[in-house]
Amino acid sequence: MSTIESVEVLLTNPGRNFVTVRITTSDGATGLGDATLNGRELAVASYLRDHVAPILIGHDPAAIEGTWQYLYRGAYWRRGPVTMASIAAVDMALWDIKGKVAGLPVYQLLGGAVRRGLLTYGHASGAEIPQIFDSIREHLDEGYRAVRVQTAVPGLGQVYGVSAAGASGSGRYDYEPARPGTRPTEEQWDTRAYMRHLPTVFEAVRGEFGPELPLLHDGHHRMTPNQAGQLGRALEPYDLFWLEDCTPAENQQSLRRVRDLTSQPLAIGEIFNSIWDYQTLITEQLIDYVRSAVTHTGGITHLKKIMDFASLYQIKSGFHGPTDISPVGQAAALHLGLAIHNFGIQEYMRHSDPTLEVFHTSYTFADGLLHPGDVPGLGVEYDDQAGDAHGYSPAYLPVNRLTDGTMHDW
Ligand code: KDG
Ligand code: MG
Repeated sequence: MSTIESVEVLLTNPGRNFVTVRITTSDGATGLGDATLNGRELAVASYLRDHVAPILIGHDPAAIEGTWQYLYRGAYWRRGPVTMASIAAVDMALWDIKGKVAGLPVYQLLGGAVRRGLLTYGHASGAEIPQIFDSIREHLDEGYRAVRVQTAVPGLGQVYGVSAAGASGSGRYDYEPARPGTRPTEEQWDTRAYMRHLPTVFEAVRGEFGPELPLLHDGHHRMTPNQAGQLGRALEPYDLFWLEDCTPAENQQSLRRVRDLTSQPLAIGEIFNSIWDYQTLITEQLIDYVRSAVTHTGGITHLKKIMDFASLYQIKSGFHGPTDISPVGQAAALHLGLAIHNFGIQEYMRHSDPTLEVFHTSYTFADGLLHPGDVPGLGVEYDDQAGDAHGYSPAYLPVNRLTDGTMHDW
């Protein structure tokens, strides 16, 4: 029987940090998994190196569900982003190995393709309306058929979702919130100013681009349920595809209030890490889209369970796909998204060229649709030489304060 012979943890920073697991079997098969937890990378690396790698040696690489349960139940301390990102990386690597051994892309092992490709949205933003229009046009020119729109807020400086380039109106919009340095940078926030401004932006965007283009927006956990309901109602005339993370959703019940106030489609879950975080949201149909990443939700095995549960309630996927999900995590999301019936949309920001020199991908983006490709396994290879050329370097997500200095949700 083939056994797990080594579990390596690879850290690289080709412009941003990534944590990757590589599992090698006694037969010489290798599999990759993404364990990147933005701003807390070393905690996951240690969890994997010090507590997971030693206890996996000698295990059967084919036993994916059994290994998942071994790491989840065996830890005693369940859930949490560090644990679940670590389990996710091992899970992805084992699916990668299973695909390579079988000579099949992972989506085939999950039941096969349900569609030709995955509808994808990109990130448009700008400080002023003309820059937002330019950014949207740029995405449409690249082939995107759906666009997320983020805007600066008059009177506030750098806010979530608006790149420095986008804000000044120069250069390709490419938002990367994690900033190099040993402390988080600070941003400023005023929810009332944001709520006044945002509907004016969507009115302008709908006026310019017409009724058909799917438009998305991320509230990034900043509103109360009442505020979220009010904003949702104000945006209803502009027919959003979704309003994302309208409240800090640790309190799942608070979404009942939002639902009472607005029919706006809601997407939540990029900071969740298990099916339990969704229990009330799913059974009470308080959301429309599951935002989790494979990377932060225990891997393909666990996110597939969440999606099967969600399918009973007509809730679809909208997997998290910013650049802090590595190409390995992104590939895993594409294989899963292609194989589940209740796929909704996939977030996609192209990784930088230096990142793609470390991670050689085989997924494709054409006519607004992503496809994971047909290479056996996940279809991503890790280039050690390119990876070793960039060591880990501290970087943090920003923190967010109200104008009087009070800490707020970022
Ligand atoms: O690491 C945090 C980012 O991935 C997150 O802020 C991006 O909200 C995000 C999104 O919707 O892509
Ligand atoms: Mg988000």
